[in-house]
Amino acid sequence: MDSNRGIFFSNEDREHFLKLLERYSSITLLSHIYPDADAIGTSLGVYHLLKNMGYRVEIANATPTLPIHLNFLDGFYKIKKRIEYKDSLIISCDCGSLDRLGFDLNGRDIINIDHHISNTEFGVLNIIRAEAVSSSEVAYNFFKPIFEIPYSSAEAFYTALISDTRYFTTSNTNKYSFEMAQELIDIGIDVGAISQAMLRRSLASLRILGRVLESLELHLDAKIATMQITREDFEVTGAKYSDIDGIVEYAKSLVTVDIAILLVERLNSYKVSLRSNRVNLLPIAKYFGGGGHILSAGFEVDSKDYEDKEELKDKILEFIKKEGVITNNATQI
Ligand SMILES: [Mn+2]
Repeated sequence: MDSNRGIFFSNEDREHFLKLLERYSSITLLSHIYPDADAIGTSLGVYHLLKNMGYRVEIANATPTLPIHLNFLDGFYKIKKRIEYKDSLIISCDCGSLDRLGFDLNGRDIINIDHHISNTEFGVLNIIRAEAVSSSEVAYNFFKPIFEIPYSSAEAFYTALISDTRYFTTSNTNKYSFEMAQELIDIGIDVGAISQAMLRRSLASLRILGRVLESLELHLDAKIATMQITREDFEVTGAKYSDIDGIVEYAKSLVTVDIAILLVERLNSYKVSLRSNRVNLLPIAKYFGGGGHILSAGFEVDSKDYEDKEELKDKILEFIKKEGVITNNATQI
C-alpha cells in the first residue's frame, strides 16, 4: 500500500458536510449489519463528537446481537436496534453498500463514511478513502480540523484502528496508522487497557474456533485453505455471528497459503470471507456478487442456488484456477 500519502480532504468536502448538518435538527449514526469493531468504533466515535458539539444524535445498528467484547466503549449500550428519529440526517460508517445497513432509508439524506474500495457511493456526500486502513482513519482525519475530538471518540476511533489493522499487523499498516494512534494517545486514551479489553473473547468463540480449525482443507498445492462453519457448529457451541470475527485469519496464517476462504452456512445463504497477504481478491468477490478490499473481501450467495456448500467451494476453486488468480509470482516472498 502507498505509505507516502496521508488521508486528505478538500475544504469543499467539509463545507458540504457542514451545510447538510445545518439543514437537520437530528442525526442518526449507522453501520453495517454484523458489525466489526471498525463499524461500531467509527460510528460511536462520530456519535460522541457530534454529541459533544451539542447536536441531537442517536446511534443504531440492525443486527440483533452486537459483539459483546466492545461493551467497554462509552455508548455501547446506547446503540439501538431501530431508527427512532423520523427526519434525521443519516451518517453511515464502514458500510460498502446501502443494503448492508439493514434499514429502509428511502428518501433519506445519507453521508457515507467508508474505506471499502468497492463502496457503491450511495450517499449524497461520499467520504470514502480506500487507502485508509480503517473507517475510523477516514472519520478522524475528516473531523479533526472542524470538531474537537473528545476522549470517548478517541477511544472508539483507536479501537476501530487496531481492529482493522489487527493490532498494526496488516500489510496496509503505515506510518499514518501510527501517527493517528499517537494523536489519540495525546488525547489521553489508555492503549494497553483498550487492547486488553479487545483481546477478551466469549467461551462460545473458543468452542467454535476448535470446530472451524477441524474443518481446514488445503487445495492447489496448499496455496488455498478453506474452512467452514455449519449451522450445527453455531447451534452446538452457542456461538453468535459476532463470535467468528477474525477466525479466517487462522487459515491465512499458514506459510504456504495465498488465499484463505471461510464459508459460513446461514439460514438461507452462504457467507464467504476471503483473505490474502498478496493476492487481489476483489475479482473473486465481485464474480460472486460481493466486494470489500483488495486483501480482505467477501460475498454472500443464496443457498438455493447451490446443491450444498461443497458445490459452492468447488465453484470458487474453479474460478480461482480458471482466472489464474494464483500465479507463481504471487507465491514468491
Ligand atoms: Mn473497516
